[in-house]
Amino acid sequence: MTDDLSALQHETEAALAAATDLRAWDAVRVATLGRSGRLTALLRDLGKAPPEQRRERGAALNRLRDSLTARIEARRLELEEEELDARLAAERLDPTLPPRPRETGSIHPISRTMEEIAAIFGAMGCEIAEGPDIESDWMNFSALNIPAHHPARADHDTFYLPAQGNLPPPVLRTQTSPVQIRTMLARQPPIRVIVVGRTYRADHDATHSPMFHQCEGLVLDRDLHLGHLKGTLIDFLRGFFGIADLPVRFRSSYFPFTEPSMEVDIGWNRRTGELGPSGPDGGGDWLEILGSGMVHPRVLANCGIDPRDWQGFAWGMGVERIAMLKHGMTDLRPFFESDIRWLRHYGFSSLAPTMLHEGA
Ligand code: 2NL
Repeated sequence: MTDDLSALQHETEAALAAATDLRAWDAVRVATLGRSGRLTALLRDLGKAPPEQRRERGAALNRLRDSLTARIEARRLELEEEELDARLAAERLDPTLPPRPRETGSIHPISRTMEEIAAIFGAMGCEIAEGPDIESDWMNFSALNIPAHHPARADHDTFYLPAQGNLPPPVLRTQTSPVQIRTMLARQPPIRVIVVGRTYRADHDATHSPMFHQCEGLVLDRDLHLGHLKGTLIDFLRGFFGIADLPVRFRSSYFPFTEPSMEVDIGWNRRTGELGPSGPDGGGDWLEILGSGMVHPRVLANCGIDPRDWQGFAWGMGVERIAMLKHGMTDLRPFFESDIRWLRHYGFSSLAPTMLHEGA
């Protein structure tokens, strides 16, 4: 090999060894085999060599090109392997580290309670009905046999909206009953519906929020009586609270939309706050939990249902109230404050859906 070829070989090998990353390696490759590379130039100048040397020099140049090409390629593989090793070392996982706690959401106790109510009455054959939050005065009051100047309208501390024309002002519904009214207006019995939803009253303290939730139910058929009402509500309360022998008491009361009307109490221990029958530690006290009654014939007639053909029962209860009782909560306000610590404590896992096999 001539001196210039052997110089090129040694210098290229030295430059390849000195190239410690693929960028430097590529510079060596271009400087040797590239269009203006040193070896390319020598091959191009082959024609200028004296004819008697051309054959031998050509063969030497070809051998040098083959060997340099192979060395350059080998160095590339080496450098790629080094870079991969370095990356793997930098990205190494330590499987012995403890898992980082994962931020997961939870089901709000109000949503959970509404799901439980729907599951129990759903299993009894009720449909779920929905309606608007803004209602006409007639839907919210008049249809329910609450006359124009009845104190119930003031009792409710209603939120009124601006009146339109000569119509009475619309209201934010003060109970979910207008949804049952809409159901009755839309079709004839038999009807079995429950409504769970937002309701509004201008009231704000530890046990009242201007927006709260109610559940009401309506069951209409040909021969329904108080026995059906009592059986339905006793089963619901025992299932919801998960207490098979929960005492339930029906106490006569008054609502304009039912006749007769009954308030429903459950057994508890006033001292410990525990629900259930009386035991060695006391109990035997009563706690009011919901209102109910046989639907007033005037309400049926207001909705185009003939009270001589159809009758039935209805009930209403506060969702926050029964949720608080079930979970031992003392203050209503945290339901609406979105305090993440309270939600973590009282929230429900979305992976534990409402089941009925042991009550809700
Ligand atoms: C309570 C009492 C009650 C009803 C709601 C109702 C609805 C229609 C017809 C007849 Cl459309 N009744 N609802 C009946 C009795 C009681 O609620 O204390 N709620 C929190």
